[in-house]
Amino acid sequence: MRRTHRVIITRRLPDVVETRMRELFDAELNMTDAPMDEAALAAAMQAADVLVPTVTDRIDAAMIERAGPNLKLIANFGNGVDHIDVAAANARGIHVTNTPGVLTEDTADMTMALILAVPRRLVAGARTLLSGEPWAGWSPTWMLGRRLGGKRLGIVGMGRIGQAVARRAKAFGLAVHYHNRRRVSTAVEESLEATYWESLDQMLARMDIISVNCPHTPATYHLLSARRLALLRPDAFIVNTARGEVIDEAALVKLLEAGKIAGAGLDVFEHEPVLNPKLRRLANEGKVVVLPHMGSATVESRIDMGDKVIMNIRAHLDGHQPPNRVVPAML
Ligand code: 8YV
Repeated sequence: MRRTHRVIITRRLPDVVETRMRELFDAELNMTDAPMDEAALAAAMQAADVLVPTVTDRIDAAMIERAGPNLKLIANFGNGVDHIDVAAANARGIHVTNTPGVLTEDTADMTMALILAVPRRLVAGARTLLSGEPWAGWSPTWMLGRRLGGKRLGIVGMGRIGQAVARRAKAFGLAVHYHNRRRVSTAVEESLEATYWESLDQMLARMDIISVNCPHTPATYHLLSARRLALLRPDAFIVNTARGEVIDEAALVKLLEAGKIAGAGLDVFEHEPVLNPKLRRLANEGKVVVLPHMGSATVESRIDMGDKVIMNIRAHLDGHQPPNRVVPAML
């Protein structure tokens, strides 16, 4: 059967997703999985009816300018669309979709893993056994971390992922606090026993652990600025599984180096894929736990994300509004 709609996928996706795409569309796969450089991405934008990019593709206004006449949908494989200029795309009649909902629980699990790993010194402890030096054995005062139970967790961004983190945190005996653009419903607040702070500054100054769970948008760029980070208590920990750009990373490094906050757990970085060498050093010293953007990295999540992409493309090609359309007002 001849498939007429040219769908270009910029990275390797799970086999089952790629196979289904080949069954449904004239799908062009990236067998090498190498991220596309600017020229390759521009060529894909020229040739495609539908582009399926990921977080590693920068689709700014200049790139949108280079889109061919047939490109009418950018069906992002991923939730965050901060790498796509949605307004510029819409102005050219190109719709943008994402994959919300299917990576919520996995990302919340990874957030909880960091909330555990940093105060309980999980990586630092493991490293002592892997260093090659013999282990001197158990000691009552060695490898002491901080207890989670009874501490206060301040969640920045109480959307799907923030709420999923709150559910987990509650089970670990953490008191849930949050800051969000809009206060969540009374029912949600009550079920999470969550305390709302309209002032982010006020919340930051009072928490034991901060978790960043808001999207990166123009409004949240460096939301945790140098000024705000300085409000954190010296014994506070900060965890980020959202986007590096939400935190002023250089300011965070300075605070960590000066011992003005206790530690950080970072799954995302401001200049991915480059890891700030100072963060690497802090991680080697055990003050920071770093992960390579693994929040949604489960087989199940990635297959579900692929299904969402396919549903968005199908709806669009059938002339319907795709279920997960993103418009600038949502950002
Ligand atoms: C994805 C993510 O792996 O969905 C998101 O926003 O940050 C990640 O979990 C990535 O964006 C895929 O493009």
